[in-house]
Amino acid sequence: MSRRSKPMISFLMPALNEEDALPVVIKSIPVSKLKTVGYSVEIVVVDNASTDNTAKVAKKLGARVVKERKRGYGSAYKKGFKSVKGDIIITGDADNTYPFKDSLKFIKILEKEDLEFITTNRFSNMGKKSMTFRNRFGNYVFRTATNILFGLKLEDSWSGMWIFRTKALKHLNITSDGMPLSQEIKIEAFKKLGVRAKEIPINFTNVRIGEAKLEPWKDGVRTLKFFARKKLGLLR
Ligand SMILES: Nc1nc2c(ncn2[C@@H]2O[C@H](COP(=O)(O)OP(=O)(O)OP(=O)(O)O)[C@@H](O)[C@H]2O)c(=O)[nH]1
Ligand SMILES: [Mg+2]
Repeated sequence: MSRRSKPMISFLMPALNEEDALPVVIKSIPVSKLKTVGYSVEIVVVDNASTDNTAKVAKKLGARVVKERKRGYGSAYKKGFKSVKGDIIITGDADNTYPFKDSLKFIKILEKEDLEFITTNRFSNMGKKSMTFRNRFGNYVFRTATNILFGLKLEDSWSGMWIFRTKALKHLNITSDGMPLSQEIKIEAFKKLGVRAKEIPINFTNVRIGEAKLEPWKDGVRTLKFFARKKLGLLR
């Protein structure tokens, strides 16, 4: 493949009051390394409710900032999916927990194994302080529920880092406006893309910069409601 014909990579992050983390996160994206081997790169930050300087900081660091009026993690991603220009999307939280620095390795797996969608398993190498005990327990419960209800074999159903081809989105029915979108995209990908979807291990050893936006009880209940509606086929 000639250098010029390599795909464009869109890094996509939802950000709610992440002005402190964004400088570290954006600098961890290996833009030069990817460009050197022929990829073009864009960084897209979706901001829909920040009261701090998230948008200003992101723009200053070279990201394109997309605004969404409807609140929520899912709304931010849905807007982001429509806004990216790249052929491959790499997602992750804007809180410096996900290893964007390993992106070239992930892209190579996608390309070599001819995959459409990769989700990542944070539990394969997790730092002691990278996830609270409560969240580890919650993840275990929701992972088990996702696997039983939707016939999957995931190790990590709530991971926010996915590497996938933009064109795969047209096969996926993504409806959630909130945190359950993270489960939904995996349920859809494994159901619709079959063997071209895969879960791979990542290093999840950093500690979050800034405050958590996940509201464990509220988001847990929302996800249970989401499971019921998805299972009953009410989300179209
Ligand atoms: N644009 C936007 N981003 C959001 C919203 N809610 C959360 N986010 C972002 O989505 C990502 C995930 O939120 P986190 O608080 O890190 O959730 P989490 O990783 O499940 O929880 P922790 O492990 O406790 O950090 C972060 O980048 C947030 O800034 C929202 O309503 N709008
Ligand atoms: Mg996070």
